Amino acid sequence: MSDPVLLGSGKVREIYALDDDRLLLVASDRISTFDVVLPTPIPDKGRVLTGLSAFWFARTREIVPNHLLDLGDDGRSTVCRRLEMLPVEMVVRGYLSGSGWVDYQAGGKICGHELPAGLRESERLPEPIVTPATKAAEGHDLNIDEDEAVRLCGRERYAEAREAALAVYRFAAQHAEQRGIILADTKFELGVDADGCVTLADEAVTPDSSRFWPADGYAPGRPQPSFDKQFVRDWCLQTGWDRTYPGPELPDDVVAGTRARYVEAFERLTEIEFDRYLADPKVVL
Ligand code: PZK
Repeated sequence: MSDPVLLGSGKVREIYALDDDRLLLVASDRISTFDVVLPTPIPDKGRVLTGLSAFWFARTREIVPNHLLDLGDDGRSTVCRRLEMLPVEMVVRGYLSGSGWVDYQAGGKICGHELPAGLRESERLPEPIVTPATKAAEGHDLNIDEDEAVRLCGRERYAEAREAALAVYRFAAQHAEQRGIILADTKFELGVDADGCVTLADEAVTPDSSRFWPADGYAPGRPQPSFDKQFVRDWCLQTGWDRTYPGPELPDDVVAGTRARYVEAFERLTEIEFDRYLADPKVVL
């Protein structure tokens, strides 16, 4: 067996080819805020994200097939089935936030979805909507309408991917809400396996691919604090940082407070002690 070959590198994780059929995804402890990766890692952040992803993959595999094959003993790596990836990301939004709120304010629509008039920032939508996006040049996401997504994926493929994304969002949002966390929105990446089956890939319903809001204190009409990142964002801004590279180094108490928030999200959502995950990651499966 030859060494894994680095295929790609995101802001906070790496992807390697193991062989023709399998990939290795490795999540680092790096954290980004305002699109800038900070110089100070958050210990175990990669394990929290990997564990949460594996938890959702294990619990939704009967709803939608997914790429997860194995979870490493290090708690931060997963072996995945290699797929033909769809050229669009599927964002599911249950609440009005981020670029959705910006687009709604500009014209009452998000990615072609007509929404009721008079909605407030962070308000729950009448129904979750799928807002596809493509990766633009500088890694930034470009919202597109569903007609454009159909052109890029094919009608049947897009319809299948859309239903898969909605089904996993509904499952996870209901699960999270019962545990005091609002899943405002989440981004899915899907691919097609060798048998032509639409399959969930990448990470699933993690703090890096989603907006998690504490249900406690939720009130529409303003932005909501992020369950995981608000503490580190607030600290960075109060230093006078202008949101450009490089970001500030984090002091120990901010590192510890941020780690505690990631671990709390993991424990509330999985109902598994994080120390048990560290001792034996497969407990989430
Ligand atoms: C794949 N990415 C994005 C993820 C990165 C980049 N199962 C799969 N099959 C084929 N390709 C991919 C996947 C998955 N997942 C995903 N790029 C390719 C990505 C993680 C780190 F640097």
